[in-house]
Parts: sequence; C-alpha cells; structure tokens
Amino acid sequence: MSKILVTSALPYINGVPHLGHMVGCLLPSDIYARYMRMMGNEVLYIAGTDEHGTTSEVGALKEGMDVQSYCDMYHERHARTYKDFNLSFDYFGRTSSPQNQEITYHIFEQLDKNGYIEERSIKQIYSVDDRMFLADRYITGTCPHCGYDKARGDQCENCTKVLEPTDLINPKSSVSGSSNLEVRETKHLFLNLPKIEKELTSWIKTKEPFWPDVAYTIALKWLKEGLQPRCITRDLKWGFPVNKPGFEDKVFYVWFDAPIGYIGITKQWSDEKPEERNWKDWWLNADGVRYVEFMGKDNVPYHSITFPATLLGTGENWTKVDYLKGMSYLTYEGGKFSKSAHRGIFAEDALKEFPADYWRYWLMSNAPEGSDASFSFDLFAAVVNKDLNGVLGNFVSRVLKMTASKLGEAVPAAGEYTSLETDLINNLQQRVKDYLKYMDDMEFRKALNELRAIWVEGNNYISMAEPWNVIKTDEKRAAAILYNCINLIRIFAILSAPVMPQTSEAMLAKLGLAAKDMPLLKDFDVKKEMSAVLPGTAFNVGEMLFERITPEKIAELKQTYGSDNNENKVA
Ligand code: B3M
Ligand code: ZN
Repeated sequence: MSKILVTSALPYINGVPHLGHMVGCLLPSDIYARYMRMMGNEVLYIAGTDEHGTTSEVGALKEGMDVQSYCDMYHERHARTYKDFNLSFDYFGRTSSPQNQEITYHIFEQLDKNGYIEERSIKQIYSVDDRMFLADRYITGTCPHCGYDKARGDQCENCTKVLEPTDLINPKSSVSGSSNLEVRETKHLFLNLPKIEKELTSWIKTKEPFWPDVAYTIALKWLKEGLQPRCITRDLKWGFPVNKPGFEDKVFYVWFDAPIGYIGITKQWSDEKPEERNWKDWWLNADGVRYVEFMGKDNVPYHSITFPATLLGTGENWTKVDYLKGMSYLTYEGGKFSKSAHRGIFAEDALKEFPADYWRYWLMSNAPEGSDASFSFDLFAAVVNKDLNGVLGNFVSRVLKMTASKLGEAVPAAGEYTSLETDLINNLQQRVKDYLKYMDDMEFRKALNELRAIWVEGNNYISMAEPWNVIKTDEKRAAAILYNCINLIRIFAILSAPVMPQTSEAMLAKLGLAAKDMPLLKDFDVKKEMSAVLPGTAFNVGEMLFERITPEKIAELKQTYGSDNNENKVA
C-alpha cells in the first residue's frame, strides 16, 4: 500500500463553477482519488476555495457585501455543489483559514531567513475614488496599438498585445469607472527566483520521466526564458497581513498563499482529529508519499516553478509534486462559457437537469486532455443515449427483466462454461488490464473508452448466447447464461465506481449489495468475480438506470442555456 496525496487546483471563491472548471481539475482528481482508494492505497484528497485577492474584494463590492461574508457564502455554495457532484474530498477547506496563515507565515520566515526575499519599489496605479491600488486587469482604457477602447491594463484582448496599465490612453478604474487615478510608488517584497533557479532546475530534471508532456514543456519553457523575481505582496486589505516589520499594511499576493493552501487545508483536516491525523505525515519530512496534482494548463507554471521554488527555498523537506496532470480547456457550443452573456451551463444548474453521473461520464469521456474539447447538448445527449442508456442501462434492465419473468426474482443456478464464456472472460481480463493501466497513467479518455468496451462485451455475450431462444429447449443452459450476465452486472458496477459512484451503487443495490462489499481493483480477477454472486440471491429489477434525452429536451436545454455560436463574448 502506498500513500497517495491528491490535490485539485483550488477554485477561486468568486463566482460559481461551470463545466470547464469541473473537468479541468475537480472531476479528474476525484476519479483518480477514488480509483487509487480502490487499488488499496492510503489516499488523502484535498481541495478548497482560493479566497484572497482583488477578485474577491471586487466581487464582494459588486454584491454589496463585506468580503468575509461574501467568502463565507460562496464557500458554502462551492462545497455544496461539489458534494452534489459526489467529489470525495477528505477535506474541502479554505485558503483564508488560520491554519493556512500559520503555515504561510512559517514558509515566508524561512525564505526570508535564507535570503530569498528582497525589497523593491514598484509603480502602481492607485484609484483615489475607490481608495485602493488596482490590479492591472481592473484598469481599462484605449489600446495604444489598435485603438480598442476596452483594453485591460494587463493585455489588449483585441490585438492580444501585453500592456502595462500606464500604456493605456484614458485609463479608468473598472471597479467604479472613475478616471481619478494616480501612479504611486510603493515598496514590495519579491521572491528571488533567479537565486533558486539552479536548485529548481535540478529538481525538475529528476521529474522528467514522470511528467506528462504538456506540464513538463511549460515548465522548461519558463526556465529557458530565465526566471524573474516575483512580487509576493500586494496593497490590499483582504489577505494575510505580511509578517515583516515595515510591511504590515500589505498582504501576501494570492498566488503566494494559495498553493500553500494545500498544506494549510491539510492542517485544517488534521486539526479536526489531532489524535488520529497528522498533516506533517503528508507534507513535512513525510516518508513514501506520492504527490499528484490536477489543474488547468494555465496553472502549470505556478505549480511547477513558483510553488516548488517556494518550498525549496525554505531549506526544509516539504513534499513536492511527483506528477502534474495539466488539462486543456472545455468550450461551450464552440465558444466561451460566460455567466454575464448567459452562455454555458454552470455546475449547479447542470445538476438540476440531470444526475451527477451523466455529467461525470460525459465530461471524462470527452476530457480536454491533449487538446481543447467542446461541449454541446447534441453531443451530450448522444453519449448519454448511446453509451449510458443504450449499452450499460439496457444490458442491466434486459438481464434482470428477462431473468425475473422467465425464472423468478432470484439469481439462477450456474452451469459449465462453453467457449463463449471462456472467450468472454479472456477478453474482459485483457480489457480490465488496459482500463487499470490507463487509470494509473491518468489517461482518462482512453480509460473511459475501455470501460465502455467492457460494457459492450456484456451486450455481445448476451446477443451471441441468446438466452431467450435457448430457454425454449434448454432451461438449465439459459439459467447459466443469465447467471453469468448477473455477475457481469456486478463486475460492471465495480469497474464503473470511480467514474459513476451513484450508478455503481444503484447497480449493486439491485443485487442486494453495497459499495463496501466491493473487492479491491488491484489483482482484479475476472474469472473469480464471475461467480461472486451466489445462486438463490434475491434481486430486484427496479427502475432503469438512465433516462433517454429526447430531441424536445435538447431543444429546451439549448434555449435555456444559450447556444448561439456567434455570441462568443468574454465573461
Ligand atoms: N485559483 C486559479 C484557478 O482556479 C487558482 C488556482 C489556485 S491552485 C493553488 O484556475
Ligand atoms: Zn490592442
């Protein structure tokens, strides 16, 4: 048994998650954590809300709330949504917790003591009317290159040129619209990345064989371009006040304390039951921990460069990432998800329309792994109707209905295997091996392809064995075929559990079984599992596992959530 630490990128507190967030880090991390538990490992799965920074302050201002209450409210909303999606976190915490503050302070003190922190003066835009310094993206004005009048202080969306806020013509605060702005010089603290670069480079090189291409290439590109010192403080109110004399009126930059949040949240978890949990067993001088991180690709530099550098600079032995799964983006009906333009289905609404497993299955079998992927209601309905309803759901209901009507509501007697059964078992054993290999490698699209192929084996078997014909002449053989099919239902339930936990439970419940009765996936032996359900066991046919999505429903969904490809406005 190994110790596997799994984290998902911590979603920003402001706003509610859409399907792109779900598939970008939350869902794959959950499926991996569930899978690793079923492989018999000790898993700790951590996530939480990323709460500091300008976006929270501005979000609270827009909703007329103080920042603390705003974060409290949104934290609950995030937590509820993820629970409803059946994300199996061991702990869902907050980067604003006292535990995270304590660890952030400790890490900062170590960096400072070791000479990695330096003071610099920088020029920043201060909004007199908003009484705050504005982050670059909260200043808008006319682009000096193309004349676009809604260019942001960090980048012009129209011509994509990277800007300094001082480049903008007629700059305005996008918080209040005020143009009463001043350039002020303020003192900040920087993390001296160039000084850690050598150590960081040799650490990254040790990871070469383990990192997927996309993450590794992004990290190396940053290193090749040369690292710059990074400002880790901000002139804001909402954040951890800097624990250094002369800087008490500033707070740490959100990207400084957010990744440390993985550790802080683990301490929240361990503080709940200190007698049985110790966060250090996972993070500090921890033995035998394999650490796997999930995130959108835009997060990769922070997790492969800045965060490991921060930990290395302490001179202490912190657990650092072993494998980094970076996901690409999901688009919505060919454009961007946008709350303000009413385009896209958000996680809370998604669950009002269909159960979590429909989404979990669709999103992961179309996961944006190598490249971006696109969601559309047509594709969604096609997959739900074909794979879930047509292949899996139909097999389960057909087998149980036929058995109940021909032989009664108890599992019939087993019989001798013919070549049909030995072929089935051999095929399944190979497919299970491939499925587990893809799950190990976090190749989710391929893994789900294999899972579907496993269900198809069941359909092929019953079509070839034809129990409905055989029963006319040989009831014993028909009973044995149906016996095998019922065992397949249990096998499908076990193998589907990491991806579709609720459906898996519903399938097991039909056979009077519960999730806790499932065997480990490690050394999963199809032949042995094919006779696990004993003859005479009562079963119930119950309801269909999935409902078909009709063309009328698809039209209604498109109407409600928007599908006009021409209106690709940005949120
Ligand atoms: N909140 C960015 C994001 O949600 C950021 C991740 C933090 S992980 C420590 O994409
Ligand atoms: Zn421009």
